[in-house]
Order: sequence, then structure tokens, then C-alpha cells
Amino acid sequence: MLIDLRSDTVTRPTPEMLEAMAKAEVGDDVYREDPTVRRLEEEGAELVGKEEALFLPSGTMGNQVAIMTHTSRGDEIIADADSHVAGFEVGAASMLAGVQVRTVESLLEGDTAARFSRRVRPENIHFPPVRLLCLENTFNQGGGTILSPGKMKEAFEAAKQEEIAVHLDGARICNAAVGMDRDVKEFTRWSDSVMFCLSKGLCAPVGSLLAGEASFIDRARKYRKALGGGMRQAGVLAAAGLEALKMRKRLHEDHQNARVLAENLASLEGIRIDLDRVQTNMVQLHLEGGGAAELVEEMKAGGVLANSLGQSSIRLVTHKDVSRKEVERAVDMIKEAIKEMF
Ligand code: TLP
Repeated sequence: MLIDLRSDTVTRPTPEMLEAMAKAEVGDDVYREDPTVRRLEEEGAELVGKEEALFLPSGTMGNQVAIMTHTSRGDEIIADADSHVAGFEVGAASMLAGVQVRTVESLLEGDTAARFSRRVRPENIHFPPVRLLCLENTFNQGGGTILSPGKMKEAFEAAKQEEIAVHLDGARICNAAVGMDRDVKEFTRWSDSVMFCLSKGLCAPVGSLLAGEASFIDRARKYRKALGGGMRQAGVLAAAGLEALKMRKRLHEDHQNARVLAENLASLEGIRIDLDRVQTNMVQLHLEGGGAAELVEEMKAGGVLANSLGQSSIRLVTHKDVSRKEVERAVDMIKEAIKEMF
């Protein structure tokens, strides 16, 4: 049996989710007649402290609908060069919203507010208007690192000074909250809109929520429809989403498992792990001499699946479907694979 550490997106629905899906009360959600979707949207909005929320099939659609709603064609948005919106959404911000993404190296690390402010340009005939700052928490490419509420506040205030809106890609915002033992709202209050995923560590089979002010969500609903995201009896999915919201209480197990992986692998020859970055459910292995794809293959032969990030890093992600015992087995298998390589 393979131990799958590629992503927390691989989690399977729980028996409670499947039961809730089978029993879900449904209606046509394009007519806003699905009571289960409405309940999920209400509970989701409440969790992140916003007026309303909108249920969407994926995080990518949630981020892109947010960008379309905040901007007009020809605007500029600012995002970390390694963020999901800039690098992992198939160029959708330019393809669909028609905006230019002005990227900032390491925006989400160090002094986020200062890095952002330096990147904003004053009005000039040559420049597109800057309308949106995109934050990401936890920061996937950073290794699942947390942007503290304090740093989010500084970035939010810097954006407001420039009259720029802030969107939070909070795909894993519940991991950030659990990782710092803070309420989710302490993070999300420093953004105008927030997208968060039900289908990652929270284990729903499908679904994300986009939350913000009621007027923002009204406009976002149209863009969701335009992208083909107007779903009908989506209550069967929302029912799983409602169960997913309860899964927040077990995320600390994933974080502890990531710690076990990291601490047991950190001293191996040939690789480097920055233990300070192991803050949630991810571990990044850095290979001093490259060869990430080869090591991924070697690990797979031994029974562990992982994803490479470029030539010299590998990402391991813990989640509900890998137990502590499996994590311990994975440590042994990864050690073997590394020994084979170096
Ligand atoms: N992340 C996936 C891959 O797309 C890389 C993963 O395995 O981590 N924001 C962030 C920060 C994400 O990590 C992801 C998915 C998304 C948005 C998009 O969510 P989906 O996959 O639902 O479109």
C-alpha cells in the first residue's frame, strides 16, 4: 500500500461525509434554492467573519472569481512570485480577468508590507492601475509557512493607504489558525475577500468558499456563473463541506506528523530541511546537488509518493489518510531511498 504524501488534496471523504451527502436536502442552487449550500455558505462566512460566502467547485475558481470581481481588464495585481495565483493557476489571471500580475520575490517572507509598498508604482501614463494585493496563508511554496495576523495587518494597512483591495488565498487558512492556536478571524479580518478550501486538509471531496462583503459576493456570483460554476443540486457536495468544517479540530495531528517527518529526516546526508519552516502540514526537502525527480522515483519504488518542486526540492504533505504509523514507515522508506541516491 503506497503512502501518499503528494498533497492533502488526496484525502478521501469520511464516512460521515458520505452519509451526509446521501441524506442531503437539495434544490437548484442557481435559483438559490439549495438549503444545504446556503447553510454551508452561512457557516463558512461566519467562520471567516465575513458577511457572505459563495460555494465554488475549486480553490482556483475561488481565487480567479475574486480577482475578476476586484478588478477590470487592464488592471494590475500584486502577488508573490511563488504564490498559487501567480504560478499555479494556468495564467488564469491574465487569461480570464485580463489583468497583469506584477510579482514580488519573497513577498510573503520577511517584511511583507515593505516589499509590497516598494512594488506599488505612482500614477503614470505608462502604468496600469494597481487594484489588488494577493496574500496566501499558509504559503504553499514557502513550505506551508504561516503569515502571522500581525504581518497580515501591516500588509492590509499598507494596501489601504494606496486604496488597494486585499484578497487572501486562504486555501489552508485553518492550518494557519491551528498552527498558531488563533481564531481564523484573526487572520481573515485583514483581507477584503478570502478563499478557503474544504478539499485539502479538511478532506471534502470537492469545494471551496469565497467570502467577503454581501455586495462583493453578489458580483462574484455572476463571475462564478460565467465560468460555468453555477451548480444545481450542489447540496450533495455542500453536505460534505459542512462535515469538512468540523475537521479543523484534527489538523494538529497532521502538523505533529509533519514535525515527526522533518525531525527524523533533517540530519540525513545529502538533504537539508529548514525546521523553522515546518509550521503546519508540509515538509520541504532540499537536495544539495539537485536530482529531485530521481529521488521522487526512488521513493515511489519504496512505497512513498511525493511531489518534486523544481530540480532540488521535494514536498511532503501530511493529512488524515496517513497515520502516525505510516509516517514512521515513510521515514524509514525515505531514508532508504536517500541512501540509494547518495
Ligand atoms: N494546491 C495544490 C496544487 O495546485 C499545487 C496542492 O497540491 O497544494 N491556493 C493554494 C495555496 C493551493 O495550494 C491550491 C491547490 C489552490 C489555491 C487551488 O485549489 P484547487 O486545487 O481546489 O483549485
